[in-house]
Amino acid sequence: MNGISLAARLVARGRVVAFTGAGVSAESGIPTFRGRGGLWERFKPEELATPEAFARDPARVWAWYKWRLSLVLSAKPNPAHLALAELERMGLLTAVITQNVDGLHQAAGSKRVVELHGSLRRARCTRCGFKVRLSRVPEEELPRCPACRGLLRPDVVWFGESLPADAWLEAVELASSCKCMLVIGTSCAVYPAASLPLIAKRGGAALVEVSLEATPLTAIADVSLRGRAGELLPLLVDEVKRLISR
Ligand code: BJW
Ligand code: ZN
Repeated sequence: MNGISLAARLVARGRVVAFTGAGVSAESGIPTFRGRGGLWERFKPEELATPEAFARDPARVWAWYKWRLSLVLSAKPNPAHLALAELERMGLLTAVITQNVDGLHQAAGSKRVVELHGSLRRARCTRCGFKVRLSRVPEEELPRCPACRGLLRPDVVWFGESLPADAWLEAVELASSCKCMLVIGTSCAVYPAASLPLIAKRGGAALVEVSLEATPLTAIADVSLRGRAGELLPLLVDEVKRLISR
């Protein structure tokens, strides 16, 4: 039996949770972080994605986030996002837990989306905590809080920062109680997010990995589908439909 058929059998049993990373949005034109063409080839994480970098040079950090927000605001969900939304509508997928900050799962129609690393589409006041929705790229070099004029920052999780507690607790609960976790387009390199598939496995779930290349998870995955998520996930959904219509 090929990988898609095996994966489809696991998905057709229901109680599936998807855990996604940058690779799921690559085909929407959003760059990944690691690997060929990834953001970390051209930019240093410690100069852009840490609270220390923001304290040192907020204008530089904002310039980078404004560029990324402009990409996200003009991006469209791809067939991988749409396939996950369809699995949710079919009643087989409980939720998407995502490390992505682009909002493309919601744009594709996914209803239950747990964002572990925040959102590029929001800023947060460094003084009063007020959150601002960014439906366009801010014009100011240093965007200010409408409530208190404090300095705004992107509402994302930088290295060394804790994940939002409510999102993390919900993700752990979902991982512990699912029957199958689809791990899609993530290098599984960043913790604590990368521990979710391990939590799922420990709880007895099957792991299905969908990625262009092997990751630290490959060794313990029950099925590894190698290729583009935007091509493989629609094939998986078709195969699941075939199985449940029999
Ligand atoms: C495709 C594809 C296609 C491509 N189809 N597939 C243990 C040891 C050492 C350090 C640590 C440790 N535990 C924790 C840490 C520290 C750190 C960490 O994990 N570091 C590691 C790098 C080692 N973690 C943290 O700091 C976290 N916080 C924390 O631990 O808090 C507790 C604490 C508090 C105080 C002190 C110490 C600890 C926070 C992590 C925040 C991560 N933030 C970022 C940036 C978000 C904002 C922004 O977007 O700018 O999140 S980093 C970046 O990596 C981003 C991503 O969400 C995250 C994961 O990346 P992802 O999604 O996996 O993408 P890639 O690019 O890595 O992989 C893409 C994959 O897709 C590849 O495999 C491709 O092959 C594949 N692919 N095209 C299918 N078409
Ligand atoms: Zn404020």
